[in-house]
Amino acid sequence: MQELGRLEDLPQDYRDELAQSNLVPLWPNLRAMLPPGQPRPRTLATHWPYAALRPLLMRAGELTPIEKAERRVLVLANPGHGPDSMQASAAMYLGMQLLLPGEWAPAHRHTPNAVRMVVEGEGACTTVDGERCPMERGDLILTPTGLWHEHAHEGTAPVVWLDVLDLPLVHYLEASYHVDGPRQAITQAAGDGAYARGGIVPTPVFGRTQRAYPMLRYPWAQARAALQSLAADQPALASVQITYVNPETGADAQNILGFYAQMLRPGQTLRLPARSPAMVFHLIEGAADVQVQEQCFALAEADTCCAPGYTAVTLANRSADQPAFFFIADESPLHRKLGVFENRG
Ligand code: GTQ
Repeated sequence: MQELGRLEDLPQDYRDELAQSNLVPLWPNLRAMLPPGQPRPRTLATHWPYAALRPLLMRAGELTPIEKAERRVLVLANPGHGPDSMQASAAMYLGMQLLLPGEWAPAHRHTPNAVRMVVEGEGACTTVDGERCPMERGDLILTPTGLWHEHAHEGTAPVVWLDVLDLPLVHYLEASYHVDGPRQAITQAAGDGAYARGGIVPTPVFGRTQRAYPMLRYPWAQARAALQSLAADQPALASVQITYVNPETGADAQNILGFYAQMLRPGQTLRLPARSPAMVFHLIEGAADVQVQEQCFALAEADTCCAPGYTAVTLANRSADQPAFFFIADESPLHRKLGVFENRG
């Protein structure tokens, strides 16, 4: 490959004149912008063990009252994006959020899309667009772009959940902002019952809902049961995986990030192909290894890790007699819409 001219090869007066005219030569930067063969991601494979994170999050509960935080969150910062990075990958933000008994995280809405994956505790509830969404371990709750949301906690022990947002992308697009609002009136009790049975959607007077996000809460009990049925019905199926979709359209549940649950049978090892989007793995249940390039993370329950795009990932269940269950988030919907999605096998 041709060696290209460097910035230092150019006379200083020319460089100064370019800078004064808001101009930059392409050739010294061409290889960095368009590297040969495949991208050079800043995203590093990173593991956030819950055992290390949890005490620091509980300490935040002592140090900072909810009124001073609005959202009491520790961000899972990918070191490849700098020490203070607000991102796990190019498009994904991860935060571990703590709500203590009696606390209320006030209503707001914003342009980035968010989901919550409930990690521990009982008695919290997120209200989204007037719909009450109880939070139980493993539940996935959507707060899509523009919808009002607030979190309340009427239980007796701390509640923790993992926030996954497309904030880095929306912020990069200079399209990120929020609006505060008053406490929402609850107009609908948990709405997930209407879509609880596969292939069946409500049709009041033969009509279909006009809601862009008809299903906001995906109970873990349902997702887990679906994975177990799939594994039992198809014993030869290697990848026991489900996708969280919009039940009216079958499309991904949100526009930018994709959400999945993966079951590993007892003792199973599964290689996932190298695809262009970065991925996040959160272990809901069991004990499993996640191998990314030369690194191997031994995940315990509630641990989270991420892998850059264009990288094969191998998942291995460490238990010989119990299944393992992962929640996975990735950037596939975004890559497919932009036409840059690749599967390199
Ligand atoms: O709970 O609404 O982790 O607005 C970051 C921004 C959570 C939330 C985050 C948010 C929220």
